[in-house]
This record gives sequence, C-alpha cells and structure tokens, in this order.
Amino acid sequence: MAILVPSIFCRDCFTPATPGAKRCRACGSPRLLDHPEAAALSIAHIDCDAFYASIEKRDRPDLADKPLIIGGGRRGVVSTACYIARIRGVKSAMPMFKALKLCPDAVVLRPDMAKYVGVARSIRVLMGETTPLVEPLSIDEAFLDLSGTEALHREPGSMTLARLAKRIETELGITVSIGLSHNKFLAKIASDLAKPRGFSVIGRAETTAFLAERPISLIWGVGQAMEQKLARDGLHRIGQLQTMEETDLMKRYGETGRRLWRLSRGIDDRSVSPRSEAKSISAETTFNADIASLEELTPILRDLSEKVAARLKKTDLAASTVVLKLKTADFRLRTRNRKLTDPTRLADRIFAAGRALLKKETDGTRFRLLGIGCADFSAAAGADPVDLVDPGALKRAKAEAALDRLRGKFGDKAIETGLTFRQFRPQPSRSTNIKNDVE
Ligand code: TTP
Ligand code: MG
Repeated sequence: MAILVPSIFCRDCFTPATPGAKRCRACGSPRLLDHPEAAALSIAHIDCDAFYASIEKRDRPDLADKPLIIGGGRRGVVSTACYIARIRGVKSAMPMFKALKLCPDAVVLRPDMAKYVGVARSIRVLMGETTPLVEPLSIDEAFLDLSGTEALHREPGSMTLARLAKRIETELGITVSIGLSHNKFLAKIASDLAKPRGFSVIGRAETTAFLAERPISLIWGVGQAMEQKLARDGLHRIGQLQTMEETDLMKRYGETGRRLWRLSRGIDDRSVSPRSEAKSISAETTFNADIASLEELTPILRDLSEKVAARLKKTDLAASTVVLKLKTADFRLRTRNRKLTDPTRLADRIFAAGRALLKKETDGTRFRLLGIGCADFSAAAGADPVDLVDPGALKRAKAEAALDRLRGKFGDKAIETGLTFRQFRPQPSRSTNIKNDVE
C-alpha cells in the first residue's frame, strides 16, 4: 500500500515539511522530524522524561518551575529529579543528603508508586492502540515494533510514533522521548540522545560512524567490571572494537566478545517480543540507619518479598531463581542467588529462599540496603507444586492465595502478615524501589 504522507513532518501538527526546513510552515514549530531514513525504520524505544517527577508536576502546577526531587528520607536516595534539578547535578540513586547539598531549594516528595503504576498502565494502553508489538522494559519505557502498522495507519511508523507522543502528552500530561532505528540496541540509545521531548533517529547508513566515537560502556551488558577489564586492555571506544576480528574478541572475552563484535557494528537481531516481559522483578529498600541484625532485616525482607510476589502475580509468569541484594555501610554490593526446585509465584517461597541467603550474610556486617528479586521466568501453570516434604508449605500457599483474594478486594494495605506488621519497621524513613529489569 502506498504511504500517503511524506517522512518529513512537524511533530506538533503533523504537517508535511520540505527537507532542510527549520520551522513548520503551518504552525511555526521548530520540532520537525527530518531524517532521510525515518520512514524506513520501525523499531522504537520510548522512555518517559523524568517520569515520577513529571507526574508530580502535572498534578502540582505550582511546582512547574521549581527543582523537584522524588526520593526517600534523610538517608534515602533520589528516585528521580526533574530536569531543573538535574541542571544542578542531582541524579537518580544519589544519596539524598548529597542531592540537597547541590540543590538546597529543591522540593522533595516521597514516591507515590500506586499513582505512577497507574500512569504507566495508561501509557501502555495508548502504546497498545498504536501497535500490538509492545515490549515493556520498566515502569516508564518500552520497545515498539511499528513494521506492521503502516498499512493500518496509512502513514510511516515515524509519524505514528510522533502522534503517540502527542497523545501521551495531551491525554496523560507526561512527556516522552523516542528513539527510532533498525534494531533494539540502537533504538534504546537513540531515545536518550535528545531528552526531554526528543525524537532521535539512527539510520542504517550512519550506524557504524555513530557508534565509533561512543564509549564501550554504551554497549548493552558491559557493566563496570567489564568496562574496567576492557580499559586495561586499552579498549575504550566502540570504534576500536569495530576494527577487531570476531575470533580475536571471542578468544579474549568468550561469549561477551561475540556480543561486543556484533553490537559494535550495530548488529542486533533481538525481536520486539510482547511476551518476554521483564527478566527480573525486584524490590529494594535503603535504610534510614544501617542494620546488621538478622532479626531486624527479616521483616523487611518479608515485606519486599510480598511486593515482588504481588508484581509477579500481575504477570502470567513464575520464577525459578531468587536473588538477594545487599549493600554494606561502605557501599559494597553483595548479590546472592538461589535456584528453586520448582518455579514459584508465592511470597512465602521467595521469602524463604531469600531468608536462607540472608542468614549466611548476617555476620555482623552493617547494611544500608536490602533487596530481593526473582528471575528465570517460565509460565505460571507449572508453578508451586504441592510440597510433600514440607506439609506446612501447602497450608501457607493456601493462606497466601486467600490473602491475595482479600487484597484484590480491599487493596494492598488491607492485610499485613505478622512478620511485616512490626513496630520497628522503618517504613517512613526508607525508600523502596520496585524494578522490572530487562538486561
Ligand atoms: P528512568 O527512565 O531511568 O529515569 P526518568 O524517567 O526519571 O528520567 P529520564 O528522563 O532520564 O528517563 O527511570 C524511570 C523511573 O524509575 C524514574 O522516574 C524513577 C524510577 N527510578 C528509581 O526509582 N531509581 C533509580 O535509580 C532510577 C534510575 C529510576
Ligand atoms: Mg525515563
């Protein structure tokens, strides 16, 4: 089917424009999408701008021009900061005291997760009306594949995406940034290039040159340790990888070497898959004051396990691995995994595995952060078979199912288990982050 609208257009009123134009001839907006390949590309990554902060500013117009930080208490961390606060150097995950030193006049609000999850759902609905191929990555971002939508919308995917951004803005009061390219790796990089309210395109023709100047840490899967290892070998820029042989990289770095070779050339054939939701679901908490004792950590772990299970139960998945995360008072990270005998969806099993791991770590070390997550997903149908060795497990599973039903009826806070409902639970003085991780 012929495409009726040209690929250069105004992102505000969608009027076609001529190549090289600086402003829209219809509305005068300078926000023109003008890229020779824009109409030929269909893999997009959409990420909301300063998500939690944007929602709070939407609901509190008096905060529009003020620096705003969303985060925890005195010893908590910054969840996010609005773009005004970011100019002053405030960043996600920064300790709150440091953020307030940089930006003492910032307004600080506690996260209102229920509200943010609601907005995220509404965004997903709008995305789903745009294309069936939506792969959510975290609360505020998703990959979209527009390759099948041209015939439906009778316009290039790029314009459909711009209309989606406009809809999210007008209907939900949130701005997003879009990256459009020929694969997921590049689309995700692109969405970050012109935040906020950006729309960046990385075409096939420019892929190699674009990547060459970028740092290797931009490559998916290259964490701090790998980055340091590569740096020790004299490798810093992606361009250096582009000149190397695949076999050489594989000899040096194994499977990672193969990925480095492919991604450095912009080769990524992962498809946008609405079925593969998150690769892990986790919840974590930073304490007001460091905690060393197992007795004090246990109810917090229970609370976090319930949050993770609640999240898991909203998907049709079960998890086979439980991951415990601890950060010591001197900021050392410890993660410990436990493979379960059967996949689970139950807080009780996640907690039990997490508790066993936690017990080994509580050796007097003081911790500032505790997190629990689950990974290694499979279909929910095979989860939690009756445990003949532990007859109490069935009883607890039934009790948990009954609690879930009540929570469904009366809301999450209606029921708390004995272990989480404790006086010393430092609820008001910690910040909890719930994450869906993909990579
Ligand atoms: P991000 O998309 O990483 O950040 P953002 O949307 O606030 O800002 P940007 O414009 O750069 O995309 O994360 C989405 C939300 O997740 C963010 O609003 C708050 C939450 N979050 C945390 O709670 N802790 C963190 O460390 C990060 C990175 C995010
Ligand atoms: Mg974001």
